[in-house]
Amino acid sequence: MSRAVLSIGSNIGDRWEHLQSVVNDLAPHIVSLSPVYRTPPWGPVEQDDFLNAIVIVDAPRVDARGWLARGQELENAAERVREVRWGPRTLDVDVVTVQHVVSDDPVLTLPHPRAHERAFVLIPWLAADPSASLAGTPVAELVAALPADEREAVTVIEQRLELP
Ligand code: A4P
Ligand code: MG
Repeated sequence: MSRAVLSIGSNIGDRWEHLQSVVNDLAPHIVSLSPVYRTPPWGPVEQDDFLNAIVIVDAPRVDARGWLARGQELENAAERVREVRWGPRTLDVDVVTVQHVVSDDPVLTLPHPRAHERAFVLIPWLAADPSASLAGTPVAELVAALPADEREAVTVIEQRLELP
């Protein structure tokens, strides 16, 4: 069994369809799917708001590298062009955690080194799994520790992604 938490985000083009494409592809493995949130861009690059969500997946024969590769295939299918680090993108799939895996390999660092400080990851994650924890700390605590303005800037969208 390999259970993984994936963060998906888009801020170019049909942002909703880019997120839906991930759900369509991973549907057989999805254990839980968060609502979609509108989120202000995190980081130094000035750019449009993102749509973000968390997808929790489980598959017996997919390991951590397999989830990274699957995410990159989906990014390529969305015709993502890598130009600026932390810059705008049609689709970003980050591996937040894989159960029982810790790694400092730059190709796949687990847990994701910036997840604990990102409202756009933590808030959807808590919605998808209220009992989640990150490196031993409940995600609920990490959310509570976020600056109030960052927490409040992440707003839920009523419409849900469709599980086919
Ligand atoms: N990599 C290492 N560990 C991981 C991991 N756990 N998950 C490597 C995914 N990739 C991992 O990623 C660069 C390299 O990171 C990959 O080759 C992979 O082997 P990339 O996707 O090519 O480039 P990037 O996404 O621009 O860089 P990075 O550092 O991954 O940026 P982030 O952390 O993904 O940040 N604001 C909002 N509101 N919402 C967002 O979704 N996303 C970003 C991107 C910035 N601001 C955002 C959002
Ligand atoms: Mg990335």
